[in-house]
Amino acid sequence: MALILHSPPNNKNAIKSLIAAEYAGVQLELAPNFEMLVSNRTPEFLKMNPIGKVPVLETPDGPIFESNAIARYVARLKGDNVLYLSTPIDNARIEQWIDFSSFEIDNNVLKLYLPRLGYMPYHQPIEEAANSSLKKAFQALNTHLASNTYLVGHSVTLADIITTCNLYLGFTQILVKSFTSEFPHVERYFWTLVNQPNFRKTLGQVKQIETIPPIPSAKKPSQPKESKPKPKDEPKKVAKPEPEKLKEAEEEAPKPKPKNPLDLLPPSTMILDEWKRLYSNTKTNFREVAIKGFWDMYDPEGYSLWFCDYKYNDENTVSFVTLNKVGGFLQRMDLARKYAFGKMLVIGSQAPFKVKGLWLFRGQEIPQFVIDECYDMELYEWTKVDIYDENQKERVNQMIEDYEPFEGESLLDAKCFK
Ligand SMILES: N[C@@H](CCC(=O)N[C@@H](CS)C(=O)NCC(=O)O)C(=O)O
Repeated sequence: MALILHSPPNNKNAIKSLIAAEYAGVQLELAPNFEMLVSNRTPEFLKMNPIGKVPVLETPDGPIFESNAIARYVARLKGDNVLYLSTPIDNARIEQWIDFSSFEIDNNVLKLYLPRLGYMPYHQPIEEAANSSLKKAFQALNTHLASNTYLVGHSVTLADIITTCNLYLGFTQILVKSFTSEFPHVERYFWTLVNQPNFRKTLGQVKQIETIPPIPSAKKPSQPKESKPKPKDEPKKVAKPEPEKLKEAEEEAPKPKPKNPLDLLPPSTMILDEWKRLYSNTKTNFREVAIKGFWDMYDPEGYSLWFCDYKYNDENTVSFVTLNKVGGFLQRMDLARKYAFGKMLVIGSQAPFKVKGLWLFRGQEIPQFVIDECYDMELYEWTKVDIYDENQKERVNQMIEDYEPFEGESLLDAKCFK
């Protein structure tokens, strides 16, 4: 039977245990029709958590409050501890990062976020102090993640779930690109984690906030009435300091999805799926069959080819971290599957490894929606292939073919996006 989690959906603390439950194979359900500041003010709720905060988990042995404690309980419930590791030191490090992200990240994100929403008084010096503490924490995390894919060990642990949920509030509500771009490893980590299937089931597609919410005093002149306290008989409307309230409002009126501009291009003689099939099905004589077939099909008006070159190759010091980075990129390119084909090579027999790739895109430019949605794009230098230059054409062939040695070096791996 499923355990019941009392919380509105998308609450930044409740998502910790919902994601942990996906990994641990525990059945967890949100209490139906939960209403913030109504459901958590009832005598039944206050018996479970006397300070009336969410989330609360109802278990056969009684309720648990505090989201980290709930997530730990869920992670350990089945006894196989998939979200923990086997040694005391590794498990201590898992707890270390859980505490670090709760005190150093979540705490400071809340100090930046709540005053701007008007749920705490706004004081500039407090904001500045929180901002500088948060930067210090991000810097520490960034340095750790430069040579680690996950916080502890080589797989997702509870530390990654709780840290990512804490980052989630930041990335979606207050930390714009100009803040996070100083910490490329934190960005890579965050986007990789939120795109894991077990995270996506709970979070859906995550988008970074584009503008910082204005400070309340700046809102006042243009919206004097809204800054007044709401009447007492409307508790639900004042009640939600939560991002989910904003999301609910956005979701109420779904707009028709605009057509992808690439679908409006003049038809092409090249059928991308035919090329992908030829690539996948050619097992021998690759040059004569697949490469020749590619150029026979290639439509230079309907498609363009691009080389990409990772800008930070000197940071690729650990082979599996480099491979995971490229794997994450290909996962995030999922949104372009209808319009793209790609090959990514991880080059070299020892660190630092070079990452280079070849992409085929519908149209003459790199599609704007890919640039907007896939954060990895800016980590690469992009150069359009001149197919009339024989050297460039040969480089394309070698990349499609996983030719070795590539530019004089062996390949650590070659990944295909198709
Ligand atoms: N440390 C607690 C924080 C819980 C918390 O602050 N919950 C907020 C929503 S995120 C809440 O219930 N606010 C409503 C209230 O204070 O009545 C946890 O991690 O569970």
